[in-house]
Amino acid sequence: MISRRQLIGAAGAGAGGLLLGGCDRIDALPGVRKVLAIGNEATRLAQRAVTDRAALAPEYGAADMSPKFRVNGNARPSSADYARLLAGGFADWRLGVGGMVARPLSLSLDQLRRMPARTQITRHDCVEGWSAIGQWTGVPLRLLLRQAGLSTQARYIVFRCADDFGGTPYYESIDLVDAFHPQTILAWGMNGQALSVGHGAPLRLRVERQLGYKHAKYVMGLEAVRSFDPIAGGRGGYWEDVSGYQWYAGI
Ligand SMILES: Nc1nc2c(c(=O)[nH]1)N[C@H]1C(S)=C(S)[C@@H](COP(=O)(O)O)O[C@H]1N2
Ligand SMILES: [Mo]
Repeated sequence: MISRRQLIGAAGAGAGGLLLGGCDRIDALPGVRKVLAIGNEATRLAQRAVTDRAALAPEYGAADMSPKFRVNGNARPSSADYARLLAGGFADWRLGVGGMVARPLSLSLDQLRRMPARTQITRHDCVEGWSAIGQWTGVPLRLLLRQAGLSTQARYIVFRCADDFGGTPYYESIDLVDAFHPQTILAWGMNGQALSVGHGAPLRLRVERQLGYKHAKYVMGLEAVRSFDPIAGGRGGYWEDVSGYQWYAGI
């Protein structure tokens, strides 16, 4: 969330930028150039804080797709429940949409596939230092939130996953700026095929303005919350809780 102070700070920096913009010759003076550069950088960062989160992540063409897209983190949830759902082709799987919504939902994979879909070719950046370009197809998260009647009191969306590390479930959360971003989808397809088990079948989050660990695989349910403090370790995600990864991993 953008605070009032950040907004006011940004407006001030913006005005400063405008004033300086009218005095080009000032940077002919010795030592002034560097100060101006710092001012410009501050303006750029402030502008970015206010406006940039709505910007789209770059999208690529089919020719740019990586021949191999690594499977990372868990490659298959180990629970008996997941094994049963997988064996049944996910016919019995349901996505739960709950928490601070007027109309909790329970949606089958077929229902999700029949909703309007978005397809995007984007670059996945993992914090461990690898990237891959892939094509993702799925339902924009905002459509589900609208259908469920998201409460005006809700501030975050939490994603519950089917997998765990040593008994600790994987989960993630994002704020509403990312939840309503046009490229934020719950993907059921990858590279023109049904999502594979390795990449998060039957459904995984794509939140294209953030690093890889935010893209929850094996999503079983999502929950609208006011705060993620009471959930698990309280930091909003598995890696945030156990390894101190940043909750906001914007790229
Ligand atoms: N449920 C779940 N989601 C997850 C992970 C995981 O282990 N479990 N790993 C994360 C990390 S660190 C990355 S880089 C991506 C990897 O996605 P991929 O296997 O499709 O490449 O998934 C993210 N989402
Ligand atoms: Mo990652």
